[in-house]
Amino acid sequence: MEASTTLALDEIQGNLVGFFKPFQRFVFLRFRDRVSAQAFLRVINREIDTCKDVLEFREEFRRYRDRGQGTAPTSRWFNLVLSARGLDLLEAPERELMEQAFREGMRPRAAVLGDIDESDPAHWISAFDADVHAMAILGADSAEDLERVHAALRRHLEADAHPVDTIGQVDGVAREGDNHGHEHFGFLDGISQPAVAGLTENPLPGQRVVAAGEFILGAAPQEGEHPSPVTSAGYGATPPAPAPQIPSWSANGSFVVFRRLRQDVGGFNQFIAEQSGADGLRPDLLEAKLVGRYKSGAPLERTFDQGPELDPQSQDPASSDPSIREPERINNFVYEPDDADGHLVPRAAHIRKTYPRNQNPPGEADAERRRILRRGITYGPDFQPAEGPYPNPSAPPPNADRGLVFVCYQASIENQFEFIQRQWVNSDDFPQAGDGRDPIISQDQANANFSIPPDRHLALARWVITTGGEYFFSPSVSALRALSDAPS
Ligand code: N7H
Repeated sequence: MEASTTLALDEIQGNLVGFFKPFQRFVFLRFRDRVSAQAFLRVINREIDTCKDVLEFREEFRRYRDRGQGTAPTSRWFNLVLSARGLDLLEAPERELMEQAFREGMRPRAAVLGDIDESDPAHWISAFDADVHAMAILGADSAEDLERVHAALRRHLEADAHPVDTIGQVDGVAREGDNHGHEHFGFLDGISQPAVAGLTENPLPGQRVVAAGEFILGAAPQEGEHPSPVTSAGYGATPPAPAPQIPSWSANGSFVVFRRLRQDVGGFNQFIAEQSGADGLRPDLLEAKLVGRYKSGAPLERTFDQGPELDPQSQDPASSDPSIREPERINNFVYEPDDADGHLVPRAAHIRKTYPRNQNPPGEADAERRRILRRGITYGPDFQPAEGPYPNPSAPPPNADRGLVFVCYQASIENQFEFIQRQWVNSDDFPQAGDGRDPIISQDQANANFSIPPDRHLALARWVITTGGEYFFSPSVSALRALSDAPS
């Protein structure tokens, strides 16, 4: 198939550019048979909101903000994505061409992803007990509006002509007040995303533009080599794999990773309190060393602006210099050459593991081909200090189940999400031998090492527990139509 250079924004489902709504619901569906599934898809197709819809709404919102008066416009969003089992039931043509990770689904990939012990699928929430065929993604500005979107969906699900079963749901809700934009450990999230060629109009300082083909099937991919597979001989030791074949109907689609990640906030706080005392680092500096940013979002790398040596007693620079959170500085940094040794941002810190920028290995070209579009949202109530660490992370008290609904879009789950998780996050030796694991999301990490140069080596605990997940495909609007019309 010819790679396309202009994007069909009215074809691509809208959450790829991000609903970014404070109320979101993920509804897991099971079809009964092919005929009723096709009938359901035929009617639901009219409800799909596309990238064009979302971008037009953003423009309207911008005009409202510039006017500085009137009532804020609101919107309600709906998308539908399908799992491999859903595509099997629909008998989607050429689906055997889709990559293996997607075809298997997330549960059988547990060993590959490190979902063991408390994160083992045996402990996942019941929505994932049976095969999920589809996931509806709902977004709204208020809880009431979200219910309205769900009521509209329910009418279609319950229609006699095409009943579809709901087997579970996960509700995402953004935190409020001073916690607005912050995830449950307390860090500002959603700062760094790739700009997408043809989609992002004005990239921010430090934001790299990545070809749309890295996220949208059938669009032109990033120029240059395909990512080199990592072997025991290291990076680039074997020739790159050829570009994969894809089903013709999958153009303008994207693969979606969904993971419900529980966060043991009390356990995290306890670790910081104990370890910072033992290491003589201020607690906020230790937190920043684990993530690569302070809780305010201030990037540890930009503390270099204040001099090459970081005082172990230095505070979050945002408290004395708020401009570090301005667009010119907050994401405008690289790791080499000034911080090649990780004396500011440890090489295993969360944001450095998951996007190494210009660090070598892997080198800029490879780093840009592993990017993902993160579209997640927090879930669950705020942590109350009296709660303390989870006594049992597999079964926390019902009012203490909180975390991140991690959602990301990419052109290849194997080359992007899974690669990041397997080869970088879960590796003790990426980028250099002994750097240790990503302290936030490495899953199989009882007593795993995390190195803070020059000479601190911390034994990590696990604070993020996988409690459910699946791989999905977000078909274009016309692909959904084609799937609903295809004869047996
Ligand atoms: Fe992460 N956290 O609060 O510590 N993440 N993440 N993540 N994450 C980022 O730059 C967090 C998770 C990425 O471009 C920030 O937007 C938590 C998974 C990537 O420099 C913070 C969880 C994966 C980036 C967190 C979690 C990633 C990133 C800084 C789970 C993929 C961008 C804010 C509960 C495998 C890096 C920002 C860049 C940033 C946190 C999950 C990947 C604060 C708590 C599963 C690519």
